[in-house]
Amino acid sequence: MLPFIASLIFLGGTTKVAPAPLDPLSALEINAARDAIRRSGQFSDSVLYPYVGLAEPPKGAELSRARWARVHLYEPATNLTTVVVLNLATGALVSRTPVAGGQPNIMYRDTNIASEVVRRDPIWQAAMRKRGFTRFDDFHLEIWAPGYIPNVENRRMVRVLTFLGENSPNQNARPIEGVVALVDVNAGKVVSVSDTGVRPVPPEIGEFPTPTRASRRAAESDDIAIDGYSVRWDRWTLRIGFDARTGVTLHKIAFDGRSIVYRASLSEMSVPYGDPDENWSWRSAFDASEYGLGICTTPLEIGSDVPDDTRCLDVSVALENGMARRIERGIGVYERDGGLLWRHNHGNTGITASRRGRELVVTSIPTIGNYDYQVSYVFRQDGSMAVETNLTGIMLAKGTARTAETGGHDSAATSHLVAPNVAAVNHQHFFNFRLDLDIDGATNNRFLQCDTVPVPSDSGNAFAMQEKRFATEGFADPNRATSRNWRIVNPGKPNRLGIPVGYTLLQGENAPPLTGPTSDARREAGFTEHAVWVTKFQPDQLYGAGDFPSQAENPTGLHHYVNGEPIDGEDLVVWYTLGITHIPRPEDWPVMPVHRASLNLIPTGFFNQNPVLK
Ligand SMILES: [Cu+2]
Repeated sequence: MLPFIASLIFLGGTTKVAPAPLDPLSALEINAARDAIRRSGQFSDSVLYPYVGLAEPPKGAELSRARWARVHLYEPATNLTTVVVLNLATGALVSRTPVAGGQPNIMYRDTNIASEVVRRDPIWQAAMRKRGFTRFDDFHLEIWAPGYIPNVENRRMVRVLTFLGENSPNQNARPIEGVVALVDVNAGKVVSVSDTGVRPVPPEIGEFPTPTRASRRAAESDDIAIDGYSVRWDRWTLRIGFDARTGVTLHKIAFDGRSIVYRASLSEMSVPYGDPDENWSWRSAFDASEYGLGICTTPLEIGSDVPDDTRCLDVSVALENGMARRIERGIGVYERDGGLLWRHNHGNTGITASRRGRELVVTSIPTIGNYDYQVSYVFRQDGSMAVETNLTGIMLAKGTARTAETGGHDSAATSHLVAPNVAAVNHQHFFNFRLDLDIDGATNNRFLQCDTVPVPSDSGNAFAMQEKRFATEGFADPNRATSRNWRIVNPGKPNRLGIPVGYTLLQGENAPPLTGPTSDARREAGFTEHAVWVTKFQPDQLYGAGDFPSQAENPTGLHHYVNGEPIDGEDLVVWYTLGITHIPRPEDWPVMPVHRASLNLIPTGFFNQNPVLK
């Protein structure tokens, strides 16, 4: 059975169904992009491909254009990055834009060069000798984007952390605390080695069981209909996309054919560490733009990461030489029990009417070095949806002389003992989600902030909800005193009660940034300053910290995008920053039980009544 005969095309001897406009780039397309770049003759033979992704077609005109790719090209000889957009059908270059500042994401080349020069470096070797090590091959060297360093615009810098046990079952359990090397990758040189003093190396190897179980494909759920990357389940329809930088993207999310979200994705992450030591204070990782949530996506383990009946999709990303690399089982789609949907016990008859709910989950798990992040989109039968983040993996720790807490943590309690001679550092995880909502058939939406306050009168226990309409782009923060939430409505479409149809953004756990107000972490990741941002839709604004935040002299992103543009009745985009403060516990070691945090979008007047009475 061939459902799409008309769109069959013939590629390199194999018959393939032509991709739909918002599908992820296929391996064939990634390789075709590379061929087009090479044929153009405009770049050197040693040019690198830190990012290859879909240049999405214009909103509302998805079928009007051939598939385009967006490619970041990095020339090591000149340290120049160029963003190229090219037409995959013709191979023609559509645009070519040099990047003024900032660095593309970390590549294998950075890791290879940096670990090689550090291993050979006499100062690093002396630091290891000082700690009693005479052989230099059993160290795991971990490469980090460097954080902000003034006056290095023309150099690609990385920092290198050292751990004992290259082949250990837990490469992050035994940090060589005190030693961090700074490397200029293109010069192939160690610029400096910072040694803040010898601390004990944790004695325990921090082993945990691995592997969990063999991956296998089991019987798949019949209730989920997947055609290519298009998904239908219960009354929901959506399209799955995938991006090397941000991981899973979802498109055209609708319920009963009524549009809710045009596009949803993670846009950026920032993970600042709160230790004052000079070897720690720079640590603030942009996991999307510096490492790539798609590039770091790992195959799902059936039966443990996801249930046995999960439908899995393979995805492809580019290697730095531009060739496609396939990630098997990169995305999972499954149904799970959704708990109680609604219930009432009738007092007059004693009879209970109740319904059990089901949920659809679209999930993937990037592993960024020591941390694993499961990002899931959840769809419920009552028309609500959620973004869930599960945080697990191994905490970033330091060796310490402390073996037991003696009247407090360290002097300033910026780290906490999690095992003998192992202290894990306070840190935060900030996820920024970009949600382009188009409520019920219209891009012209309205953004309301809803605060509930006491009615100042002699009316007893009265309290009232007050709506504030956002006329222009802006930002907002939670307010416990008013049970604040936010609503996005279609002002041109009332329900049967005259209320404009809409969705409420209902937050859960959320922490503000806790690094100092003038800290580098906050200057670089401006999106962490507020929980909610609203901007007018701009096709080139996709990332909360801007296009190239790494090493950027002048960080951009949401604090620049919010610029006074009118948004009322316009096509607007909501950005949500979810902050988690992680104060390490012994139970988080050696591998951390999942910490869950989420954001909900619930229908508010979108339906005329409870939509699941059947
Ligand atoms: Cu954490």
